[in-house]
Amino acid sequence: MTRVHAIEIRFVSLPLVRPFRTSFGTSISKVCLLARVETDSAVGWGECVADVEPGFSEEWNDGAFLAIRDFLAPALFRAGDVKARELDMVFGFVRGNRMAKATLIDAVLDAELRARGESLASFLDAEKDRVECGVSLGITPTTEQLLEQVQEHLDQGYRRIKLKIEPGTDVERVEAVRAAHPDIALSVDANAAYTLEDMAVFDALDGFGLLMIEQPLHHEDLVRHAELQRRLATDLCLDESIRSAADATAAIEIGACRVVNVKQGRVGGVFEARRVHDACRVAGVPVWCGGMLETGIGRATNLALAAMPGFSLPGDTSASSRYFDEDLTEPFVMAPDGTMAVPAGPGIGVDPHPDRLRTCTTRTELLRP
Ligand code: NPG
Repeated sequence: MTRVHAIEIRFVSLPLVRPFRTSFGTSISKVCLLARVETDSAVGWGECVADVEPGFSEEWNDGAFLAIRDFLAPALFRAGDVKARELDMVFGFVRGNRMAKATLIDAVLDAELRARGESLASFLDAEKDRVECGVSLGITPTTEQLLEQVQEHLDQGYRRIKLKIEPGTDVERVEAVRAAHPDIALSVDANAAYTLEDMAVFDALDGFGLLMIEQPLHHEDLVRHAELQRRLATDLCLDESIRSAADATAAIEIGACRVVNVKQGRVGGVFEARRVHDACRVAGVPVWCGGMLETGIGRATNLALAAMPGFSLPGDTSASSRYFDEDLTEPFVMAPDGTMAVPAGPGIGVDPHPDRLRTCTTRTELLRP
């Protein structure tokens, strides 16, 4: 049992090595909240995957902070002695707000595991001690720049390249990359930027032997994803549309996708992420671990998840250097063979460097019962 007696929320800001552009916006820095929970026996860390603006989902940093301060933290304090696995119920009176919930659930679980000396990977029954890494490349100003970035990351050993696309910057980009690299594992991610009116784009993409087309249509439209999946040979993968194991089951049942991107923050923490994994595994649907430009704290969590048996495709679990000159934790380094070690220490297995954390913190809020 764990009693949480203090929660420190830190807003942190870390410059990205290069701007990251998607169909819903451009990031030049990683700005997020971290939760540090203190229990009687340990300290635990959780990273919130929300962003400055509610572009990827309904959640954003300031909103997540208020959800934590005004509803989730008071409920956690009121609950007294609890286990991390009970927090889904403790927080059940709050609809949605999954990224905010995940921040606390993951932090409490981290503290619980540290107190008993167990790694998150072992807790999740992970089977691998290294995972295969892919990389997600943002939309670049020119095709030449994209080709350079693709080459750079292939040279580093990445085992799958994902290209962000949006209407107008799609077929010709993918065609150029495919022409330069006929045999690589290549996928595209539209972040819900298309409609079925764009069938000509999808028909063209269908000819490039892509590993998958990720989240092509509106995140609330499983039915049209199913229609699109019926019309394409290429597997569709859903990201934004999958907020829970129930969503994953529904999407699979109606044929809306054949692959699922698991992001623990998007679904409300590692317990629900495990349920998504399990639901997909039973259905024979491969999953992979998505990324949200996490610092070392969130990256450590992702690596443990990605080591579970159903994660059979390379994830967006890239090296720290792909995002940051200096991470908050020891950097995660990818071996030249395109794999990365899963942290084996207690809990998530990493801690922020105190000096680095201080330098990156823009605001600190202490929450107590
Ligand atoms: O490697 O962490 C990473 C980034 C992977 O493309 C990536 N993430 O839509 O999946 C996405 C996208 C993203 C980034 C979404 C930041 C939201 C915020």
